[in-house]
Amino acid sequence: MPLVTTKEMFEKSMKEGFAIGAFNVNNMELIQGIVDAAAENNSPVILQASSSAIKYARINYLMKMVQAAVEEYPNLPIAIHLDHGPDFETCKMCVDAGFTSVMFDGSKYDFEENVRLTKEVVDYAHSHGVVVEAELGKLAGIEDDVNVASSDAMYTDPEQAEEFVKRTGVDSLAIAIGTSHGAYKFKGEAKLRFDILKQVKDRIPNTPIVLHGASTVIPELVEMCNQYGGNIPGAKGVPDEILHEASISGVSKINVDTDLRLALTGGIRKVFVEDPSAFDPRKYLTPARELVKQTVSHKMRDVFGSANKA
Ligand code: PGH
Ligand code: CA
Ligand code: ZN
Repeated sequence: MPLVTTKEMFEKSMKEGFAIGAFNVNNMELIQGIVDAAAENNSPVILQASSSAIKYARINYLMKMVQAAVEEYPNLPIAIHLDHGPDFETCKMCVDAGFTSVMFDGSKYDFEENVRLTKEVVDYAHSHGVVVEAELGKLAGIEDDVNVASSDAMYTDPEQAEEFVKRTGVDSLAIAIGTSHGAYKFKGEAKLRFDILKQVKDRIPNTPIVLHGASTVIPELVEMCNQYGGNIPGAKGVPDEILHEASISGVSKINVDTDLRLALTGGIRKVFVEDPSAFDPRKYLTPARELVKQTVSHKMRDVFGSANKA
């Protein structure tokens, strides 16, 4: 099958109570590790790139690598999504380049402006058969160009969520229920506001819900980075049990970037320390790619429940 939008996979996720992983990509090894895991688990998958990831990889390279994945695994539903689109122009560029889904992140604007700008993107994307994710509420943390102080973070208001979806016609909605971008999500105990998720789902039961900032910050990967010369102290993410609960409680899309960065970096660091004479990129990228695959596979199979849902 060609690249798909997220429409059908989200419908299935809402009907059957599982979540689909959306994995951030910016190079070949990440893409291959992710789609190899999806194929092995017979799982639908969303590949996503932020605007800075697109700048890094260059949009043509990115699209052609994604196309290669589609050709390699013709039976797998694969969507390519713009993550945190900052403005109409970036969303339009991605629609025009063949993305099947775009996010417009207007969460930094006030409600009315967010509605107005999201609607513009929705009108353009829908006229080209592309679906749109928007965001309401603010997540703390840093990711690429998005940087929000934790004091500015704001939970999503369920009543506003209903009005927002009605007025924009957006296809899916990212909500803020306590997650944050990056490797430092919680100082104390990890906790999400499942009560807010439930209120949102009660009001907009047919709108797929998206969880950003949802990496586990897998302790083994952090340890691996630190053991082999890294310095990432006190990192903490969303535990698997909480993500599993979210997956069966109405969250349809779970965004993962940090865990992949840790996997790739940990894999590379290990080779560099164990074999200082290594200087063939294939020598350190092969195990790093394998670690990305194992990380994604674990999430699909043991946490999100998307295995065998392709
Ligand atoms: C994310 C990823 N991408 O849009 O929300 O979040 O930093 O938790 O991987 P993490
Ligand atoms: Ca945001
Ligand atoms: Zn995000």
